Parts: sequence; structure tokens; C-alpha cells
Amino acid sequence: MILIIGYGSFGRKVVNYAKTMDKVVVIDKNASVFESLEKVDFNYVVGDASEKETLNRADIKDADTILVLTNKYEINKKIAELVSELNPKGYLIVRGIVKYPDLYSGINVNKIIYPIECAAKEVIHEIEKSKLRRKLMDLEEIVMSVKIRHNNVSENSKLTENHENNNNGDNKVPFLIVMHNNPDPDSIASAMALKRIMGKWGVDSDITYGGKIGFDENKAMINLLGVKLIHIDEIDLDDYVGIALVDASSSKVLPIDAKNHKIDIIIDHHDNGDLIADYMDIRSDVGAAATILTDYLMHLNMTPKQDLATALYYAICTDTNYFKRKTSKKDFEAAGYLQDLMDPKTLEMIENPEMDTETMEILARAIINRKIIRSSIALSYVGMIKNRDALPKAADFLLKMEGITTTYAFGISENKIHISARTKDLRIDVGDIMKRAFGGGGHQKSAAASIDLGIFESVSDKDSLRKLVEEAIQTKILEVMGIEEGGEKSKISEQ
Ligand SMILES: [Mn+2]
Repeated sequence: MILIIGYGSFGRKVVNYAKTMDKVVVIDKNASVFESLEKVDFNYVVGDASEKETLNRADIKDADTILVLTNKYEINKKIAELVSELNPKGYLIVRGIVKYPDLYSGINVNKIIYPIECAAKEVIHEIEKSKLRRKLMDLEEIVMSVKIRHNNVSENSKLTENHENNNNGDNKVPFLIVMHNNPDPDSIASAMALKRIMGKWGVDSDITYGGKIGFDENKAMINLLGVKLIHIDEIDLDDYVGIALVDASSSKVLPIDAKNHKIDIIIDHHDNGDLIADYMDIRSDVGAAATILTDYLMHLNMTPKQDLATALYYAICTDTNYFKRKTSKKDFEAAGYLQDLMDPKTLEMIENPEMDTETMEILARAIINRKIIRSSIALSYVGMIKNRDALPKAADFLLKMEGITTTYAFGISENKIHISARTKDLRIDVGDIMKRAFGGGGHQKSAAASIDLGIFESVSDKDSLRKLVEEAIQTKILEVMGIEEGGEKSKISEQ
């Protein structure tokens, strides 16, 4: 039972909602407030709730929740004192006043609510919404202005068709959406969403990237969701009128010379940016750019289709490391919204992509070739590799072995020795080790380095090369880790 004390304008509202949830009993000392009602579909008691007798008449002991909502604060306090005495187990909610923050001190109150504050918060929420609405209007305006520029270029090129015209305007696409080098799921999903939004406004766009699509998960994401990406090497920037950046605002991570190019749109969540654009939405408080774009879709009433919802959801998951890294309320909101729209089966396939044979072979070689030092460090030379992404996987894989807490996997690709290191030992900083040993870098838990093959390049015999590389890398790593090889040698075993 819910007991509500005070049937004024506020109490009335609360009663309307509460009676859909449970049996409601209302107390008010003014009988006329009930008389004016056409239909009374709750129980009520007329009387002064600051008196025990009235509370007992309302069966105070049966109440699970008691709300004290009159607008007389001194009276509320009196009632609250009495209620907590008569029904100490009930959940007591009282109406507070900001002016007297200590009004209920010493009383066992579960929750104090401030109706005016609540209303003010709602107003703020609406202001935020109106700000975003305004922002999206700006975005649309800029997108449309690029479309107009694009139409003009097309017209002009038609007029000059007979002249030595090198750029046929008909081939031009209004927008190029540029992702950062080696794009991750967040940049891919954000680009997809922006392309969809522009499409809704009738503006075409292409998505481009530099570097390469690493990780099998990212490749699976692109293949399974049918995302069309064009490598920057196949792009002529002159074919585009407008440029938009997603998940990036720093010229250092982009495949184009962004500093010497007009940028129209930047949507990002990194705060290290050095670029400016006509439209900028950089929110460093959110965990993923996909959160910002999901916010856009929600406000534009554009419910994302399954493919886009899956991409955005996966993007938020990976950028926040499944909500373990910096995750804001906005990220949770966006993920919650997308969860109902995405396809869990596709997500499962993206998260667990089929492994290619080469990677599998390299994992196998990492296991077979491993050398265990001090029974917790695994070093493994995997030989020649075509796909360098297999190395970090091999290092991860070795870390799964019983008793192993630090791993180094290394192999040769394009005249370089590449090394990937992992550790779950908090006392070991592999980022620092890779840096000191080979000038590489990374974090405490994971790091990598590459060094020139140098004089080893001339060694043609596979076995000799293997011995030389193994010896050199191992010696250097152990030296930097402060492990004396001589004294330890007996402990090195080829299990
Ligand atoms: Mn991101």
C-alpha cells in the first residue's frame, strides 16, 4: 500500500501515477479537496496527519511507501517524525525545501524530493535538446551548402565540356567522409551513420580510410555489414566538394593533408584536435564518436536499421572496452537504445571472426617454438609472417598458457623483426621494456616494437636465421628485464 499525505496540486499528480502501481490511501485535513472529485478511485482519510490517530486510521502500519507531500515544511517534519516512529520499515519519501537543507536531519527519511528542482532539471533537459536541435540544423545547412556547391561545379563543368576540362563534374560526389588511419569500429560505425544522415538529406558521400583494416574483427564487421570503404590511394580529393571527419580531429592521424584542406564537418570525441571546421561537435566527455552519432539519429527520428545499429553498438562496446573504460551516461543511453535494434547474431560473428589459416599456423608455431624462462615468461619466434596482426594474437594466445604471465612473440616481415609483448604481471611494464630494448612503445600490459633485420638480411639459411634472431631478441629482452642469462640458462627449457 502507498500512503500519500497531502492532496494538493503536487500530491494529486503523484496519486494519479501511484494508483496504477498499488493500492493508494490519501490523507488530507481538508475534506473539500476530495468532494470536488468526480470519481474517487482510492481510499482517503480526512484528518491531521501530524496526529497519531489519523495515521492509524489510514492503516499506516500496512504502508510499504509513505509520501509526505504537503507544502507546509514544519508540518511535514512533524509528520515524518511520527511516521518513522509508527512504521519504521516503510520507505519514507518527504517533500523538501532547498532553503532548509537540514529540515529532516535526525529523522530516518529514505528520500527527500524537491519538486521545483525536478521541474528545473526537466527544463534543463529540454534546453539541451533544443541546443542539439539547433546544432543539427547547422549540420543540415552545411551539408546542403556543399550540395549546392557540388551542383554548381557540375553545371560549370557541363558548360565547359568542350574545353580542355580535366575534371568532369558529373563524377564528383558531394562529400568525402574521412576516417583516421587504420580505422577502428568506432570510426567505421560513425562514418556509416553520417553517410546515412547525409543520404536522408539527399546528399551522396563516400567513405575513405588510410593505412589498413587491421584485426579480423574489423574485417568481419565490414564484410558482414556490407560497408563500402574506399582506400585513400584510390581517391582523388578533387572529385569531392566537401570533407567530413569522424572519430578524428587531429591532422596527425589522418590519411589526407587536412591542415591544407578545407574541412567542413568534424564529429569527434578526442580532445587532442588541431583542426577546425565549419561544423564541429567534439565531446570529449563521451566514450565513443558513435554515441554522438546515435544521439543525432535519435533526435532526427531516424531509427537506425539493424546493420547500422549493430555497427554503432559494437563501436561503443569496443571504444569503452565493454563499458570498463571511461563511459558516460550518454554512452549507456545510446547503447541501451541500440541494443533493441541491433542483431546479436551478427555481433557475435563480428566478435568471434573466423581465423584465417595463416594466423592459425602462426599461433601453432608460437606454441611449438616457445621458450619458457623463470617458468612465467614465454618467448616465441614464429618465423616469416605475411600478416603482422597475427603477432599480437600469438602474444595474447601464449598468455593463456598455465603459469605464463609475460609473453613475447616475434617474427620477420618485410625485412624487419616485429615483436609483440604482453603481460598480466603488474610489476612488469612491457611498454617500457619494448621502448628500452628496441625503441618500441605501448602500455604496461601490451606493447610492440620493430627493428631492421640489418646484417641478418644476408642470412639465407632459415635455421641459422632463426637461431640468430632468437638469440639476439632473447638476449636483449632478458638484459632489459634484468634477468642474467648466464645464471638463468639452466632454467631455460624448451618444453
Ligand atoms: Mn573513437
